[in-house]
Amino acid sequence: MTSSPDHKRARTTDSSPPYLLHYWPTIPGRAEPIRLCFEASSTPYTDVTNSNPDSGMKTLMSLISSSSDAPPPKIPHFAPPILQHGDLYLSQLPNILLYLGPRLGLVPSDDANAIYRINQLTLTALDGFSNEAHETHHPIAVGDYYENQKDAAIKRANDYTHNRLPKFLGHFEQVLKQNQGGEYLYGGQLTYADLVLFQGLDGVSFAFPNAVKKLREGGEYRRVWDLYERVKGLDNVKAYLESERRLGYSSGIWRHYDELDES
Ligand SMILES: N[C@@H](CCC(=O)N[C@@H](CS)C(=O)NCC(=O)O)C(=O)O
Repeated sequence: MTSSPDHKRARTTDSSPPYLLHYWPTIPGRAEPIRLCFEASSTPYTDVTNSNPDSGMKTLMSLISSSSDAPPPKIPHFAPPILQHGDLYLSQLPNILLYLGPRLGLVPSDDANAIYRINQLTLTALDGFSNEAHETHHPIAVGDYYENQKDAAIKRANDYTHNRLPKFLGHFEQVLKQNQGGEYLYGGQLTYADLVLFQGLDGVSFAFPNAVKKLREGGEYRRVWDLYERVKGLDNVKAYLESERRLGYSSGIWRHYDELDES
């Protein structure tokens, strides 16, 4: 899947090499913050496995294999997402965001420490709304089926929705409160940390609709949900969310199981 509007495609002909995103096809997963960065900044990119499933999957498998015929630079990657930009291949989502943020205008350019603070916010949002959300349905073994760890998953999800989720929401509420009216998490402008937080909140809203509804309606995290709606309403983000490029949730990080949600 290539980002479709023609004005976006036209920019792939400039001097910067194209951005190629390699990830498991059909799910948002850990590729989604990267897609959101491209979409929010109107940067052309190719979502390789979704554009060309057969050849895309072959490339992805070669990138994560340790075989000697792996493409340059011959360093195998542990897991996707993987960003390819010219000769550079990068894995680890926060590392990819560190690379893209300044290039896509998603980090303030007049503040030398901004990148570290935005990375801090990003890592916290990924801990709370992505990694820990994944551990609710896979609390024992990442490589085993959910059904084989369901009892532990129910306990873990109960702790997540009652303790961890409110704690992370409270943290971001405090970040926004200390911004004294700033509309975004850092520096008064949209950064990639806002996009990561948006995606995490959207994912947990899908996974735990009842728990999230209660937390939202409680009114304690108003600034966080205002930010969520603000990001969702940005022209480029809105257009992307309504496009066929936005993939539906299914069996990735953010899964819905009735028994893991509050009743
Ligand atoms: N810390 C890594 C985690 C990467 C990761 O867990 N990728 C998943 C897909 S979202 C995967 O394919 N994992 C395979 C495995 O862990 O064996 C990142 O943030 O990129």
